[in-house]
Amino acid sequence: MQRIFDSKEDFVDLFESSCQTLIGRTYEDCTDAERFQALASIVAAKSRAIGVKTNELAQQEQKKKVYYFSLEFLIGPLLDNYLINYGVRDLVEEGLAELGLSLDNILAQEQDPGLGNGGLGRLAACFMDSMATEGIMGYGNGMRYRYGLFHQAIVNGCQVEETDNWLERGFPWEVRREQSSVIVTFGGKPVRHEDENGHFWFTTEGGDRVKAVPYDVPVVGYGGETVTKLRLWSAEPAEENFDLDAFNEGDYAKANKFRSDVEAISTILYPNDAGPHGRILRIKQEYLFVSAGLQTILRTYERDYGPDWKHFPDHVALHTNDTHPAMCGPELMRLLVDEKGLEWDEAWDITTRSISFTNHTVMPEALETWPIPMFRSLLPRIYMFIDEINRRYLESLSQDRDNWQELASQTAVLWDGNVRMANLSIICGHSVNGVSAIHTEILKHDVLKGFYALTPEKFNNKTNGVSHRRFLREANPALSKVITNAVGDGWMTNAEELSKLEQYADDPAVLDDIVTAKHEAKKRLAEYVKQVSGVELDPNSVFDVQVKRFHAYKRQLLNVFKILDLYNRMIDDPSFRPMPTSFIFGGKAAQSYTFAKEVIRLINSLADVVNNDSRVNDVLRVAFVPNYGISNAQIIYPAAEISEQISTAGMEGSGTSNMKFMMNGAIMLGTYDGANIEIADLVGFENLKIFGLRVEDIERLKAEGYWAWNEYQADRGRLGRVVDELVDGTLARLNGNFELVHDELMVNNDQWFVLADFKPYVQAWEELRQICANPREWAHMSIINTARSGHFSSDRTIREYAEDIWHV
Ligand code: 26Q
Repeated sequence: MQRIFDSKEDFVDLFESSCQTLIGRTYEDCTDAERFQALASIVAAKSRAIGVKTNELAQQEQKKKVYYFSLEFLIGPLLDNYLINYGVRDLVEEGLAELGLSLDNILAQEQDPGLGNGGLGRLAACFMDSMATEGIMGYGNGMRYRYGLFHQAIVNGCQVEETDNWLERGFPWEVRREQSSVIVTFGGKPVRHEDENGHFWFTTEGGDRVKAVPYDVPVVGYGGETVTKLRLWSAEPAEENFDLDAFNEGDYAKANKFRSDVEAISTILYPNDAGPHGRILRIKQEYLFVSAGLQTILRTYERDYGPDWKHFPDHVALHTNDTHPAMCGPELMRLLVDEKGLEWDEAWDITTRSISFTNHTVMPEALETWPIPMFRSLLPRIYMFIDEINRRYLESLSQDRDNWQELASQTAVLWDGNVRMANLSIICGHSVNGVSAIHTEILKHDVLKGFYALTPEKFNNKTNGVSHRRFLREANPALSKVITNAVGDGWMTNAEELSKLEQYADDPAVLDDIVTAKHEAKKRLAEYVKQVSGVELDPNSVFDVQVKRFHAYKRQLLNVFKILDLYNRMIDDPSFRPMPTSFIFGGKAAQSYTFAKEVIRLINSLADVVNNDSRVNDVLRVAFVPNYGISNAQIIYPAAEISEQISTAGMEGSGTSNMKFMMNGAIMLGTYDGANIEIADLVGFENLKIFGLRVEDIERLKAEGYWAWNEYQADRGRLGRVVDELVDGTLARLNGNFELVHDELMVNNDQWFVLADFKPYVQAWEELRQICANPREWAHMSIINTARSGHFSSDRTIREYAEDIWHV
C-alpha cells in the first residue's frame, strides 16, 4: 500500500498549506468548493509523482503497454475513489473532522465529467481502474469534450437537454501537455514519391492542419502502487490565423472562425443514435484521437526501443472500444508505410498483430458506416489505405473460397457506397470479442457469421465486469462494512473472496445487518429523490429500480405497463392492497430519439397520476430521478431491492447495471439476455427471477408471424386496457396522450415484444414481491447475490483480456 500521507498530522499540514497557496485563504475562510480544489490538487500532485515512478519502472522492465482507445470514458468523480485506493480515506476524514470540516460535503463538490453515453463509456473507465490495480500498464486514449453529455432536466414531465459545462470550475485532475501536442491533417492532396528501388510512399500536400493537445488524468490502482494515465485530446488551431481585417470591420465571428471551426471537433460528445447531422464532425473526432494517439505511441516506442518496428506488437497492444476508433488500422498502416518507410506486408503484419476489437451491440443501425465520397474527401490518404486493405482482402477471399461472393457481401469493408467500420475493425485486428456469452454467440452465428466462417480463431468472449471498488466499496460503505466485518477486506483486490459471505446466508445476525444497511441506503436515496424530484418515498416500501439509457429495446415501457396494471387493479377493487412499493426510474434519452423521450414523459405522467391519487398513494409511488449519471448511480444501486433488467432477449450486449445491482444485494427481475444469463447461472434460478421470451422464442415468433393485435385482443381486461389508456386521457395530464407509443405497439406491431412478455413479467414480479415481503428471506437471497458477484468484477474481465488478447 502506497500511503500518500504519513499521518493525520502530515495530511492536515498539507491541506492547510494547499488552501493558502492555491486559494489564498485559510481553510476556515474557504468554501467547500475551494476546499475540494485544495484537497484534489494535493492528491493529483502525489499521483503524478507516483505516475512518473510507475512509468520509469515499466520502462526498465520493458513491460508491455496496453492502449485502450475509446471515444468515451465515463470516469465519474475521482476524489473519493483515489482516497480509498491510497488507503487514506479514514485518515483524511478524521483530519478534516478535527478542523471542523466534513469530507462528505467536500466530496459533494466534485463535478461528474459526463464524457460518455452509458455502458460502453463506463466500461472503459472500470477497465482503467482494473488495469492499474492489476499492475498492467494500461493507458486510456480518448477525447476531452468541452461539453459532456447533456444535463437532463425534467420540465412538465419532458426531458429538457441543458449544456453540461463540466469544466466551468476547472478540472483539478488534468494537466495540459502542450509539449506533447501533435498535428493531425484533414483533407489535402496525397502526393506519390518513389525511390530508385521502386519503393514508394505518399505525403499529403495542403489540407487543414489541426493541433491535438493532450490533457492527462492520473489513473490510480488500488493500493496506489501503479498510477497510469488517461490521455484526453483537445483540438486547437495549428496556426493563429486571426483575421485582423474582419476584426477591424467589426466582424468578430469571422475574425475568430479559424479557431471556432477547429475547436468544434472537440466540443461535444455524440449521442448513441446521432442522426445524419454532424456526421462530418464525428469522423473528424474519430480520426483526431486515433491519429494523435498513434503518433504519440510510435514516438514513445521509438524512444524506448528504437525503430525496431517488427517487435512493436510484442511491446504494444492497441485495443479499440467498438468501431469508433476503427481508423487505428489504416492510420497505423499510413504511419508505418508513409512515415517509417516499411513495406506493405511488414506493416500489415505489425498492424494486425497489435490491434484488437470489442463489439458492444448487435443492432444493425448501431453499426457505423460512412458514405465513401464524404470519407474520401475528408481523409484521402486514409481512404487509399482502406481501399487497398479491402482490395487485398477480397483478393485473398476469392482465391480461397467458392462462395466468396456471399462472404464478400457480408464482410467487405467497402460496400454499397459505404465504408463499413465494423468490418474494417475485424480485418485490421487479431481478435474480436463480444461482451457476454450469448452476445458473442449471436455475433458468431448471426451478425458476423461471414467472418466467423473465415476466421473462427479471431472470435472470443469477454463477459463484462464492473469496478466493485467504486460500485460496492465506495457507493455502499454500510454494506461494505458488514462484508468486511464478516470476511475481512481481501475482497477489495480479490473479489472472489466475497464468496466467503455465503457461510452467513442463514446467520440471523448478519442477515439483520444486511437489512439494516439496505434500509440506511434507502433512507439516503429517499432524501435524494425528494430533493431532486419532489416525490416522497417511504423507505419501508420495497424499492424496485430501473436505471439505464432509454431505448425501446430496454423496455422501460414494459415496466410502465406493470405499474399501470397494478394501479388499475387497485382502482377497480379497493380491497386489493398490494404491498407498499416504490418504482424508481432514471436515464437519459438521446436528444433526437423521440420514442425514448415519450417514454420518459409517460413515466412522469404516470408518476403524476399515481402519486396524487389518495386511493393508491399510500402503497404505490413512482419517481423519476433526473440526470442519471455516475454520481447519483452510486446513491441508487445500494438502495435497490429489485433490479429491473428486462430487455428484449437477444438485444442487450451485456448490461452492466445488472452487475452493480447484484453486488449491492438487489434481486434481479430479468429476461434471459446479455449477462443476465451468466448471473442466473451463478446464483441459480431460485435466487432471482427470469421470465419471458428467449432468443429462440423470438426467432420462432418472427418466423411464424407475431401479431401484437392478438395479444391485445386476448387480454382486453388488463393488457388491452393498459394499451388503451395510452390514448384515452388517463395519463394525459402532462402534455397530452401517447399516440406515438401506442402506435409503436398497435400499428408498428410491437417490434420489441412488450405485449408478448407482459403476462409472464407481471407474474414474475408478483412472485418476487412476495419474497421481499419477508425481510429474512429477501436478505438470504440478497447475500447470495452479493457473495457470488465477485465474478463480475472488472478485475476478472481485465485478467482475461490480458491473458487471451493482449498477452501481457
Ligand atoms: C455511433 C455512431 C455515431 C454516434 C454515436 C455512436 C455510438 C455511441 C455510443 C454508438 C454506440 C454507443 C454506445 C453503446 C453502448 O453503450 N453499448 C452498451 O455497451 C455496454 C458495455 O459493453 C453493454 O453492457 C450494453 O449492453 C451495450 O448496450
